[in-house]
Amino acid sequence: MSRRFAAVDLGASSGRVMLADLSGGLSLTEAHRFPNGPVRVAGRLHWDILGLYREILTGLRQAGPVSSIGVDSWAVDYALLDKSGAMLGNPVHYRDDRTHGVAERVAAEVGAETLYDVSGLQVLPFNTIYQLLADRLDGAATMLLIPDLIGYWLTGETGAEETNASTTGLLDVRTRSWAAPLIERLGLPAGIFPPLRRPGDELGGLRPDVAAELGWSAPVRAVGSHDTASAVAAVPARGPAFAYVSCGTWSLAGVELPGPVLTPESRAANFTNEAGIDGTVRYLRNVMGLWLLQECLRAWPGSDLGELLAAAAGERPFAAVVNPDEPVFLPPGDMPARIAAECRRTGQSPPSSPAAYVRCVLESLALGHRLAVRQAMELSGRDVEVVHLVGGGSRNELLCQFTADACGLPVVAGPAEATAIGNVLVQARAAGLVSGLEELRALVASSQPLRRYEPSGDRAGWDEAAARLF
Ligand code: LFR
Repeated sequence: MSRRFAAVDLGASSGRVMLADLSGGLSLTEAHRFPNGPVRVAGRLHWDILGLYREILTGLRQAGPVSSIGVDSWAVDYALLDKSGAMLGNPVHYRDDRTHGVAERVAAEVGAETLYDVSGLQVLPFNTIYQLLADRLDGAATMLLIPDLIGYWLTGETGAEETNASTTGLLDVRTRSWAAPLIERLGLPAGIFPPLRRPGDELGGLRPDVAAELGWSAPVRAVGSHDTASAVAAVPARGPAFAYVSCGTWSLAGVELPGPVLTPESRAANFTNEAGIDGTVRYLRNVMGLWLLQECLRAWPGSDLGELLAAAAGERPFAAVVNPDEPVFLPPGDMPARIAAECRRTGQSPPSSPAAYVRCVLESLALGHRLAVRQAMELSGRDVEVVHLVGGGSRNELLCQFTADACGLPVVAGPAEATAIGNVLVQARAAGLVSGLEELRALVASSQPLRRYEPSGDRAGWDEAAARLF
Protein backbone atom coordinates (compact mmCIF):
# COMPACT_ATOMS: atom_id res chain seq x y z
CA MET A 1 0.00 0.00 0.00
CA SER A 2 1.27 3.48 -0.81
CA ARG A 3 1.82 5.84 2.12
CA ARG A 4 0.60 8.89 0.24
CA PHE A 5 -2.54 10.71 1.29
CA ALA A 6 -4.33 13.76 -0.14
CA ALA A 7 -5.91 16.47 1.98
CA VAL A 8 -8.46 18.74 0.38
CA ASP A 9 -8.50 21.76 2.71
CA LEU A 10 -10.83 24.65 1.96
CA GLY A 11 -10.30 27.87 3.88
CA ALA A 12 -12.38 31.01 3.59
CA SER A 13 -9.65 32.86 1.70
CA SER A 14 -7.85 30.01 -0.06
CA GLY A 15 -8.18 26.32 -0.75
CA ARG A 16 -5.46 23.73 -1.31
CA VAL A 17 -4.86 20.12 -2.11
CA MET A 18 -1.92 18.89 -0.06
CA LEU A 19 -0.04 15.67 -0.60
CA ALA A 20 1.46 13.90 2.40
CA ASP A 21 4.01 11.12 2.29
CA LEU A 22 4.41 9.02 5.41
CA SER A 23 7.11 6.67 4.12
CA GLY A 24 9.56 8.12 6.64
CA GLY A 25 8.19 10.66 9.11
CA LEU A 26 5.76 13.10 7.54
CA SER A 27 6.49 15.17 4.48
CA LEU A 28 3.91 17.54 3.09
CA THR A 29 3.84 19.18 -0.33
CA GLU A 30 1.34 21.50 -1.89
CA ALA A 31 -0.18 19.96 -5.01
CA HIS A 32 -2.42 22.93 -5.79
CA ARG A 33 -3.50 26.19 -4.14
CA PHE A 34 -6.35 28.41 -5.28
CA PRO A 35 -8.09 31.54 -4.05
CA ASN A 36 -11.51 31.44 -2.42
CA GLY A 37 -13.86 34.23 -1.50
CA PRO A 38 -17.42 35.43 -1.48
CA VAL A 39 -19.34 36.20 -4.66
CA ARG A 40 -22.19 38.67 -4.31
CA VAL A 41 -25.04 37.69 -6.61
CA ALA A 42 -28.24 39.69 -6.65
CA GLY A 43 -27.59 41.03 -3.18
CA ARG A 44 -26.74 37.66 -1.61
CA LEU A 45 -23.26 36.51 -0.62
CA HIS A 46 -22.39 33.05 -1.99
CA TRP A 47 -19.44 30.66 -2.27
CA ASP A 48 -18.30 29.75 -5.78
CA ILE A 49 -18.82 26.08 -4.97
CA LEU A 50 -18.51 24.71 -8.51
CA GLY A 51 -15.33 26.69 -9.07
CA LEU A 52 -13.94 25.23 -5.84
CA TYR A 53 -14.89 21.72 -6.97
CA ARG A 54 -13.11 22.25 -10.27
CA GLU A 55 -9.96 23.37 -8.43
CA ILE A 56 -10.21 20.33 -6.14
CA LEU A 57 -10.22 18.03 -9.18
CA THR A 58 -7.25 19.91 -10.63
CA GLY A 59 -5.43 19.48 -7.32
CA LEU A 60 -6.20 15.77 -7.07
CA ARG A 61 -4.99 15.27 -10.66
CA GLN A 62 -1.75 17.01 -9.74
CA ALA A 63 -1.38 15.04 -6.52
CA GLY A 64 -1.50 11.74 -8.44
CA PRO A 65 -2.59 8.38 -7.04
CA VAL A 66 -2.95 8.23 -3.25
CA SER A 67 -4.13 5.71 -0.64
CA SER A 68 -7.07 7.88 0.33
CA ILE A 69 -8.52 11.39 0.19
CA GLY A 70 -9.91 13.51 3.05
CA VAL A 71 -11.86 16.75 2.80
CA ASP A 72 -12.17 19.54 5.37
CA SER A 73 -13.44 23.11 5.19
CA TRP A 74 -14.81 25.98 7.25
CA ALA A 75 -17.89 25.06 9.24
CA VAL A 76 -21.64 25.81 9.33
CA ASP A 77 -22.37 26.34 5.60
CA TYR A 78 -24.24 23.80 3.50
CA ALA A 79 -26.03 22.88 0.32
CA LEU A 80 -29.56 21.55 0.10
CA LEU A 81 -30.18 18.67 -2.29
CA ASP A 82 -33.50 17.58 -3.78
CA LYS A 83 -34.54 13.95 -3.70
CA SER A 84 -32.69 13.23 -6.93
CA GLY A 85 -29.46 14.49 -5.33
CA ALA A 86 -29.35 17.72 -7.35
CA MET A 87 -28.26 20.89 -5.57
CA LEU A 88 -31.08 23.34 -4.81
CA GLY A 89 -29.55 26.78 -5.18
CA ASN A 90 -25.96 27.77 -4.52
CA PRO A 91 -24.54 27.58 -0.97
CA VAL A 92 -24.73 30.92 0.84
CA HIS A 93 -21.68 32.42 2.60
CA TYR A 94 -21.84 32.62 6.40
CA ARG A 95 -21.09 36.36 6.19
CA ASP A 96 -24.36 36.97 4.33
CA ASP A 97 -26.84 39.04 6.32
CA ARG A 98 -29.98 36.95 5.82
CA THR A 99 -29.71 35.55 9.35
CA HIS A 100 -29.97 39.02 10.87
CA GLY A 101 -32.13 38.78 14.02
CA VAL A 102 -32.77 35.01 13.72
CA ALA A 103 -30.57 34.01 16.68
CA GLU A 104 -32.43 36.46 18.92
CA ARG A 105 -35.80 35.14 17.73
CA VAL A 106 -34.83 31.52 18.39
CA ALA A 107 -33.43 32.40 21.82
CA ALA A 108 -36.72 34.10 22.69
CA GLU A 109 -38.76 31.12 21.47
CA VAL A 110 -36.71 28.19 22.72
CA GLY A 111 -34.59 29.80 25.44
CA ALA A 112 -30.87 30.46 25.22
CA GLU A 113 -30.26 28.13 28.19
CA THR A 114 -32.02 25.24 26.48
CA LEU A 115 -30.11 25.76 23.24
CA TYR A 116 -26.78 25.79 25.09
CA ASP A 117 -27.71 22.82 27.20
CA VAL A 118 -28.55 20.76 24.11
CA SER A 119 -25.76 21.74 21.72
CA GLY A 120 -23.12 23.45 23.91
CA LEU A 121 -22.54 25.81 20.99
CA GLN A 122 -21.53 29.47 21.12
CA VAL A 123 -24.04 31.83 19.53
CA LEU A 124 -22.78 33.11 16.21
CA PRO A 125 -25.36 34.65 13.89
CA PHE A 126 -24.38 32.27 11.11
CA ASN A 127 -24.67 28.93 12.91
CA THR A 128 -26.38 26.41 10.60
CA ILE A 129 -29.48 26.37 12.82
CA TYR A 130 -30.10 30.06 12.07
CA GLN A 131 -29.25 29.76 8.39
CA LEU A 132 -31.71 26.89 7.95
CA LEU A 133 -34.43 28.94 9.63
CA ALA A 134 -33.69 31.85 7.28
CA ASP A 135 -33.75 29.65 4.15
CA ARG A 136 -36.59 28.17 2.13
CA LEU A 137 -36.45 24.45 2.67
CA ASP A 138 -39.29 23.34 0.35
CA GLY A 139 -38.13 20.57 -1.90
CA ALA A 140 -35.06 19.91 0.26
CA ALA A 141 -34.41 16.22 0.85
CA THR A 142 -30.87 16.43 2.24
CA MET A 143 -28.67 19.03 3.91
CA LEU A 144 -24.95 18.52 3.33
CA LEU A 145 -22.26 20.60 5.03
CA ILE A 146 -19.55 21.74 2.60
CA PRO A 147 -17.00 18.89 3.08
CA ASP A 148 -19.85 16.36 3.00
CA LEU A 149 -21.07 17.95 -0.24
CA ILE A 150 -17.62 17.58 -1.82
CA GLY A 151 -17.49 14.00 -0.51
CA TYR A 152 -20.87 13.36 -2.11
CA TRP A 153 -19.76 14.73 -5.47
CA LEU A 154 -16.61 12.59 -5.30
CA THR A 155 -18.26 9.34 -4.16
CA GLY A 156 -22.05 9.56 -4.49
CA GLU A 157 -22.40 8.86 -0.74
CA THR A 158 -24.23 11.19 1.64
CA GLY A 159 -23.57 11.65 5.36
CA ALA A 160 -22.67 14.20 8.02
CA GLU A 161 -19.27 14.06 9.67
CA GLU A 162 -19.61 14.66 13.41
CA THR A 163 -16.96 17.34 14.13
CA ASN A 164 -18.53 19.63 11.56
CA ALA A 165 -22.10 18.58 12.47
CA SER A 166 -21.27 19.86 15.97
CA THR A 167 -21.15 23.41 14.57
CA THR A 168 -24.74 23.29 13.32
CA GLY A 169 -26.36 23.92 16.71
CA LEU A 170 -28.45 20.83 16.05
CA LEU A 171 -26.16 18.12 17.37
CA ASP A 172 -26.63 16.87 20.92
CA VAL A 173 -23.37 17.70 22.71
CA ARG A 174 -23.73 14.74 25.09
CA THR A 175 -24.72 11.95 22.71
CA ARG A 176 -23.21 13.33 19.48
CA SER A 177 -26.39 12.43 17.63
CA TRP A 178 -28.83 14.79 15.89
CA ALA A 179 -30.88 16.65 18.52
CA ALA A 180 -34.23 15.32 17.33
CA PRO A 181 -36.46 17.06 19.91
CA LEU A 182 -34.86 20.46 19.16
CA ILE A 183 -35.12 19.88 15.40
CA GLU A 184 -38.80 19.06 15.81
CA ARG A 185 -39.46 22.01 18.10
CA LEU A 186 -37.96 24.38 15.53
CA GLY A 187 -40.15 22.87 12.81
CA LEU A 188 -37.15 21.79 10.74
CA PRO A 189 -37.65 18.69 8.57
CA ALA A 190 -35.83 15.89 10.42
CA GLY A 191 -35.35 13.92 7.21
CA ILE A 192 -32.84 16.39 5.74
CA PHE A 193 -30.17 15.49 8.31
CA PRO A 194 -28.17 12.56 6.95
CA PRO A 195 -26.64 9.75 9.02
CA LEU A 196 -23.62 10.79 11.02
CA ARG A 197 -20.12 9.54 10.33
CA ARG A 198 -16.95 9.67 12.40
CA PRO A 199 -13.43 10.77 11.47
CA GLY A 200 -11.73 7.74 9.92
CA ASP A 201 -14.93 6.24 8.45
CA GLU A 202 -14.79 5.42 4.78
CA LEU A 203 -17.33 7.20 2.56
CA GLY A 204 -16.68 5.02 -0.48
CA GLY A 205 -14.58 4.91 -3.63
CA LEU A 206 -14.54 7.66 -6.25
CA ARG A 207 -17.48 7.68 -8.67
CA PRO A 208 -16.46 6.01 -11.93
CA ASP A 209 -16.69 9.31 -13.85
CA VAL A 210 -14.44 11.06 -11.31
CA ALA A 211 -11.94 8.17 -11.34
CA ALA A 212 -11.94 8.25 -15.14
CA GLU A 213 -11.22 11.97 -15.11
CA LEU A 214 -8.33 11.54 -12.66
CA GLY A 215 -6.97 8.38 -14.21
CA TRP A 216 -6.84 6.64 -10.78
CA SER A 217 -9.15 5.82 -7.90
CA ALA A 218 -8.98 5.87 -4.11
CA PRO A 219 -11.41 5.78 -1.22
CA VAL A 220 -12.55 9.03 0.37
CA ARG A 221 -12.34 8.99 4.15
CA ALA A 222 -14.08 11.17 6.71
CA VAL A 223 -11.56 13.23 8.68
CA GLY A 224 -12.09 16.00 11.19
CA SER A 225 -13.98 17.69 8.37
CA HIS A 226 -14.38 20.90 10.35
CA ASP A 227 -11.05 22.57 9.55
CA THR A 228 -10.62 23.61 13.18
CA ALA A 229 -11.03 19.99 14.35
CA SER A 230 -8.26 18.91 11.97
CA ALA A 231 -6.06 21.83 13.05
CA VAL A 232 -6.47 21.04 16.76
CA ALA A 233 -5.70 17.37 16.10
CA ALA A 234 -2.36 18.49 14.63
CA VAL A 235 -1.35 20.76 17.52
CA PRO A 236 2.16 19.52 18.40
CA ALA A 237 1.47 19.46 22.14
CA ARG A 238 3.07 17.16 24.69
CA GLY A 239 0.70 16.53 27.57
CA PRO A 240 -2.62 18.23 28.32
CA ALA A 241 -1.45 21.63 29.72
CA PHE A 242 -1.80 23.62 26.53
CA ALA A 243 -4.08 26.14 24.90
CA TYR A 244 -4.26 26.61 21.15
CA VAL A 245 -5.02 29.41 18.76
CA SER A 246 -5.88 28.08 15.30
CA CYS A 247 -5.25 31.26 13.40
CA GLY A 248 -6.39 31.90 9.85
CA THR A 249 -9.36 33.94 8.66
CA TRP A 250 -10.66 33.23 12.18
CA SER A 251 -8.70 32.73 15.38
CA LEU A 252 -10.15 29.83 17.31
CA ALA A 253 -8.74 30.05 20.80
CA GLY A 254 -9.26 27.62 23.64
CA VAL A 255 -8.36 24.28 25.21
CA GLU A 256 -9.02 20.61 24.53
CA LEU A 257 -11.15 18.81 27.10
CA PRO A 258 -12.47 15.29 27.71
CA GLY A 259 -16.05 16.57 28.08
CA PRO A 260 -18.17 19.69 27.64
CA VAL A 261 -18.49 22.67 29.98
CA LEU A 262 -22.13 23.74 30.04
CA THR A 263 -22.23 26.08 33.02
CA PRO A 264 -24.12 29.41 32.99
CA GLU A 265 -20.74 31.19 33.16
CA SER A 266 -19.55 29.34 30.09
CA ARG A 267 -22.69 30.28 28.19
CA ALA A 268 -22.41 33.90 29.29
CA ALA A 269 -18.81 34.01 27.98
CA ASN A 270 -20.12 32.47 24.72
CA PHE A 271 -17.72 29.52 24.81
CA THR A 272 -18.37 26.66 22.46
CA ASN A 273 -18.08 22.90 22.96
CA GLU A 274 -17.34 21.66 19.47
CA ALA A 275 -16.61 18.01 18.75
CA GLY A 276 -12.96 17.07 18.37
CA ILE A 277 -11.20 13.89 17.31
CA ASP A 278 -11.61 10.80 19.52
CA GLY A 279 -14.47 12.20 21.58
CA THR A 280 -12.52 15.26 22.73
CA VAL A 281 -14.20 18.64 23.10
CA ARG A 282 -12.82 21.78 21.47
CA TYR A 283 -13.66 24.28 24.15
CA LEU A 284 -13.02 27.62 22.50
CA ARG A 285 -14.32 30.94 21.32
CA ASN A 286 -14.14 32.51 17.88
CA VAL A 287 -11.95 35.60 17.71
CA MET A 288 -12.37 37.64 14.51
CA GLY A 289 -8.91 36.57 13.26
CA LEU A 290 -6.85 37.62 10.26
CA TRP A 291 -10.05 38.61 8.51
CA LEU A 292 -9.46 42.08 9.96
CA LEU A 293 -6.07 42.25 8.24
CA GLN A 294 -7.27 40.61 5.00
CA GLU A 295 -10.08 43.13 4.68
CA CYS A 296 -7.69 46.04 5.38
CA LEU A 297 -5.37 44.77 2.62
CA ARG A 298 -8.32 44.57 0.24
CA ALA A 299 -8.95 48.26 0.95
CA TRP A 300 -5.32 49.12 0.08
CA PRO A 301 -4.73 47.71 -3.39
CA GLY A 302 -1.05 47.28 -4.23
CA SER A 303 0.09 47.21 -0.59
CA ASP A 304 2.78 44.74 0.44
CA LEU A 305 2.06 42.71 3.57
CA GLY A 306 5.75 42.07 4.36
CA GLU A 307 6.55 45.79 4.23
CA LEU A 308 3.49 46.69 6.28
CA LEU A 309 4.37 44.16 8.98
CA ALA A 310 7.94 45.45 9.17
CA ALA A 311 6.67 49.02 9.48
CA ALA A 312 4.01 48.00 12.03
CA ALA A 313 6.75 46.61 14.29
CA GLY A 314 8.15 50.15 14.57
CA GLU A 315 4.80 51.86 15.27
CA ARG A 316 3.96 53.20 18.72
CA PRO A 317 2.59 50.42 20.99
CA PHE A 318 -1.05 50.54 22.12
CA ALA A 319 -1.79 53.78 20.26
CA ALA A 320 -5.27 52.41 19.53
CA VAL A 321 -6.87 49.02 20.09
CA VAL A 322 -10.33 47.68 19.30
CA ASN A 323 -12.36 44.72 20.48
CA PRO A 324 -11.81 42.45 17.46
CA ASP A 325 -15.14 40.70 18.06
CA GLU A 326 -17.40 43.70 17.54
CA PRO A 327 -20.17 42.43 15.22
CA VAL A 328 -19.58 45.46 13.01
CA PHE A 329 -16.39 43.79 11.71
CA LEU A 330 -18.16 40.63 10.54
CA PRO A 331 -19.41 41.51 7.04
CA PRO A 332 -17.12 42.32 4.10
CA GLY A 333 -16.54 46.00 3.44
CA ASP A 334 -14.26 48.92 4.20
CA MET A 335 -12.35 47.60 7.23
CA PRO A 336 -10.08 50.61 7.89
CA ALA A 337 -13.16 52.86 8.01
CA ARG A 338 -14.88 50.53 10.47
CA ILE A 339 -11.77 50.33 12.67
CA ALA A 340 -11.49 54.13 12.62
CA ALA A 341 -15.15 54.48 13.62
CA GLU A 342 -14.67 51.94 16.43
CA CYS A 343 -11.62 53.87 17.70
CA ARG A 344 -13.61 57.11 17.74
CA ARG A 345 -16.56 55.42 19.46
CA THR A 346 -14.20 54.29 22.25
CA GLY A 347 -12.51 57.68 22.61
CA GLN A 348 -9.26 56.82 20.80
CA SER A 349 -7.66 58.53 17.81
CA PRO A 350 -7.86 56.32 14.72
CA PRO A 351 -4.59 55.03 13.22
CA SER A 352 -3.06 57.50 10.79
CA SER A 353 -1.31 55.18 8.31
CA PRO A 354 -1.69 51.63 6.96
CA ALA A 355 1.23 50.50 9.18
CA ALA A 356 -0.52 51.98 12.22
CA TYR A 357 -3.72 50.14 11.25
CA VAL A 358 -1.77 46.89 11.01
CA ARG A 359 -0.28 47.48 14.45
CA CYS A 360 -3.77 48.19 15.82
CA VAL A 361 -5.18 45.00 14.25
CA LEU A 362 -2.37 42.75 15.52
CA GLU A 363 -2.43 44.14 19.05
CA SER A 364 -6.22 43.89 19.11
CA LEU A 365 -6.09 40.28 17.94
CA ALA A 366 -3.47 39.40 20.53
CA LEU A 367 -5.76 40.89 23.17
CA GLY A 368 -8.61 38.77 21.80
CA HIS A 369 -6.38 35.68 22.06
CA ARG A 370 -5.46 36.60 25.63
CA LEU A 371 -9.05 37.00 26.77
CA ALA A 372 -10.18 33.73 25.14
CA VAL A 373 -7.23 31.72 26.48
CA ARG A 374 -7.62 33.11 30.01
CA GLN A 375 -11.37 32.56 30.07
CA ALA A 376 -10.98 29.03 28.68
CA MET A 377 -8.57 28.24 31.53
CA GLU A 378 -10.81 29.79 34.13
CA LEU A 379 -14.09 28.29 32.94
CA SER A 380 -12.70 24.80 32.40
CA GLY A 381 -10.20 24.69 35.27
CA ARG A 382 -7.55 23.50 32.79
CA ASP A 383 -3.96 24.41 33.58
CA VAL A 384 -2.09 25.95 30.62
CA GLU A 385 1.68 26.25 30.32
CA VAL A 386 2.03 26.98 26.62
CA VAL A 387 -0.08 28.39 23.78
CA HIS A 388 0.22 26.59 20.45
CA LEU A 389 -0.46 28.96 17.58
CA VAL A 390 -1.15 26.96 14.41
CA GLY A 391 -2.42 27.81 10.93
CA GLY A 392 -1.41 30.51 8.46
CA GLY A 393 -1.23 33.11 11.25
CA SER A 394 1.77 31.24 12.73
CA ARG A 395 3.85 32.74 9.89
CA ASN A 396 3.13 36.21 11.25
CA GLU A 397 6.02 36.71 13.69
CA LEU A 398 4.71 39.97 15.10
CA LEU A 399 1.34 38.38 15.90
CA CYS A 400 3.06 35.38 17.55
CA GLN A 401 5.21 37.64 19.74
CA PHE A 402 2.25 39.88 20.62
CA THR A 403 0.21 36.80 21.56
CA ALA A 404 3.00 35.54 23.86
CA ASP A 405 3.34 39.02 25.41
CA ALA A 406 -0.40 39.57 25.82
CA CYS A 407 -1.03 36.09 27.30
CA GLY A 408 2.10 36.15 29.44
CA LEU A 409 2.78 32.60 28.21
CA PRO A 410 5.24 31.06 25.75
CA VAL A 411 3.86 30.60 22.26
CA VAL A 412 4.94 27.70 20.06
CA ALA A 413 4.19 28.68 16.46
CA GLY A 414 3.44 26.15 13.73
CA PRO A 415 2.68 24.19 11.78
CA ALA A 416 1.15 26.65 9.34
CA GLU A 417 -0.57 23.78 7.56
CA ALA A 418 -1.97 22.22 10.74
CA THR A 419 -5.36 21.68 9.15
CA ALA A 420 -4.05 19.67 6.20
CA ILE A 421 -1.75 17.74 8.54
CA GLY A 422 -4.61 16.84 10.89
CA ASN A 423 -6.60 15.79 7.85
CA VAL A 424 -3.93 13.41 6.47
CA LEU A 425 -2.95 12.01 9.86
CA VAL A 426 -6.49 10.91 10.60
CA GLN A 427 -6.45 9.11 7.25
CA ALA A 428 -3.05 7.58 8.02
CA ARG A 429 -4.38 6.41 11.34
CA ALA A 430 -7.35 4.74 9.70
CA ALA A 431 -4.81 2.98 7.47
CA GLY A 432 -3.01 1.73 10.58
CA LEU A 433 0.13 3.89 10.17
CA VAL A 434 -0.32 5.94 13.35
CA SER A 435 -2.07 5.02 16.60
CA GLY A 436 -3.54 7.52 19.09
CA LEU A 437 -3.84 11.30 19.18
CA GLU A 438 -0.67 11.43 21.28
CA GLU A 439 1.46 9.58 18.72
CA LEU A 440 -0.06 11.68 15.97
CA ARG A 441 0.94 14.88 17.79
CA ALA A 442 4.43 13.59 18.49
CA LEU A 443 4.85 12.95 14.77
CA VAL A 444 3.85 16.58 14.05
CA ALA A 445 6.28 17.85 16.70
CA SER A 446 9.19 15.81 15.32
CA SER A 447 8.58 16.48 11.63
CA GLN A 448 7.45 20.11 11.40
CA PRO A 449 9.46 23.31 11.90
CA LEU A 450 8.24 25.13 15.02
CA ARG A 451 9.27 28.45 16.54
CA ARG A 452 9.07 29.43 20.20
CA TYR A 453 8.29 32.93 21.48
CA GLU A 454 8.87 33.78 25.13
CA PRO A 455 6.65 36.43 26.70
CA SER A 456 8.58 39.68 26.89
CA GLY A 457 7.83 43.34 26.70
CA ASP A 458 5.48 45.61 28.48
CA ARG A 459 3.18 43.61 30.82
CA ALA A 460 1.55 46.74 32.23
CA GLY A 461 0.97 48.07 28.72
CA TRP A 462 -0.93 44.93 27.73
CA ASP A 463 -2.97 45.02 30.94
CA GLU A 464 -3.89 48.65 30.34
CA ALA A 465 -4.82 48.00 26.71
CA ALA A 466 -6.96 45.00 27.71
CA ALA A 467 -8.75 47.14 30.28
CA ARG A 468 -9.65 49.58 27.50
CA LEU A 469 -11.56 46.85 25.66
CA PHE A 470 -13.11 44.24 27.84
C1 LFR B 1 -12.51 28.45 10.69
C2 LFR B 1 -13.98 28.16 10.88
C3 LFR B 1 -14.43 28.37 12.30
C4 LFR B 1 -15.89 28.63 12.11
C5 LFR B 1 -15.83 29.55 10.92
C6 LFR B 1 -17.07 29.65 10.11
O1 LFR B 1 -12.14 28.31 9.36
O2 LFR B 1 -14.29 26.85 10.47
O3 LFR B 1 -14.13 27.28 13.16
O4 LFR B 1 -16.53 29.18 13.20
O5 LFR B 1 -14.76 29.06 10.13
O6 LFR B 1 -17.39 28.42 9.54
